[in-house]
Amino acid sequence: MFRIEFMQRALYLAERGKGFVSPNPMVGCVIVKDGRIIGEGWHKRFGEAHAEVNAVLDAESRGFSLENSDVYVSLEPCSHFGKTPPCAKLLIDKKVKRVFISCLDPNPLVAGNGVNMLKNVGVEVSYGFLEDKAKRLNRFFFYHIKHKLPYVILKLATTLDGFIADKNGSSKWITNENSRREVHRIRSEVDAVVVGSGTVMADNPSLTVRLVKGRNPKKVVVDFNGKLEGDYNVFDKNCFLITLKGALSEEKKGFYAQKGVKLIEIEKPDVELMLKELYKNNIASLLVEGGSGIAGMFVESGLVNEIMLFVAPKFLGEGKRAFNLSKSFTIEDPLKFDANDGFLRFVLRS
Ligand code: AOF
Ligand code: ZN
Repeated sequence: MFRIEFMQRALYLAERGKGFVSPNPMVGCVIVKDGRIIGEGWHKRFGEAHAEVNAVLDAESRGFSLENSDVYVSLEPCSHFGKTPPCAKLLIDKKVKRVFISCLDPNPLVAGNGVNMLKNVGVEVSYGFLEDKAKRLNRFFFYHIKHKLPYVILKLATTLDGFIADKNGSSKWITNENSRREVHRIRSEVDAVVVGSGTVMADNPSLTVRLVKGRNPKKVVVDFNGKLEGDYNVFDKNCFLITLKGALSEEKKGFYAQKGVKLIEIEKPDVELMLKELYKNNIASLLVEGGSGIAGMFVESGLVNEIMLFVAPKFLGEGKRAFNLSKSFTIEDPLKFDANDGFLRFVLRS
């Protein structure tokens, strides 16, 4: 009999891989025999064992045989030889009886083949359990596999009158500690954080994770015209600098090379071009943190999947607005936010 709590457990385990498995999905697996769990596992790190392999090892190390067991897995077992052999074959070899899957794997290398492999040899397979939850958990993966572009989250912290900084440009501490912690949590989950050269000059941010436990993301600085001069906190071997072709002097290129900064030179200031280049560099999810020029460009490109909007119950009367768009629109024909398989989040915080 299928029991939902085992699938919940598989999803809970999957989430432990958050921040470490990209561009792979987070996957959790629970093996059940006679109504109790005999083994558990999750995909821990990119390039390492898949969830099923770890769950099988766990069960066997405790002396259990998998014969006639039920397997609960949050994603369809793979059918391809990737960095590891196919998980579907492993489960077949171990003679499991039934496999319960939350959602099918959208990766064209798998996409239903895992289910077919299992069914062809008589393993009972069913899927679709807690599917919405599994898809939301792996929304970066579902999006990048389909679109071959990173999933983009735009973060904004504004006052009630819609400003991101006061008229002097000061933006520090618009929102409270809880909001900043939430931002650090997202930083620890995405592959990279993006800022424009204006934000680097104004705030000299380090873009690291400090307020929560978690690993640091890579950093992306957009400086199309090579305006930045000298050193800033973001510049190290985890940083990409995006400029237009020909924008940097040889001297500046030498400086960035010596800092370990990776240069990405593009033909024109275009968000899709940048995203394609970042995707080639294994960036499958991005947090765009500002400023208003970058935020405007990104929403105009239609390639933002999620907006995290923090609104502080404060007013400034005058200041820097959240988005700089290249033109104005009318109420009859506005620029609309289309989440494009993503989400709109709205957080009101003081
Ligand atoms: C599973 N269990 O735990 C994961 C799966 O490069 P590889 O060999 O690691 O394969 C990566 C692909 O395998 C990934 O794109 C996705 O389709 C699937 N991930 N499958 O059966 C797992 N992480
Ligand atoms: Zn696998």
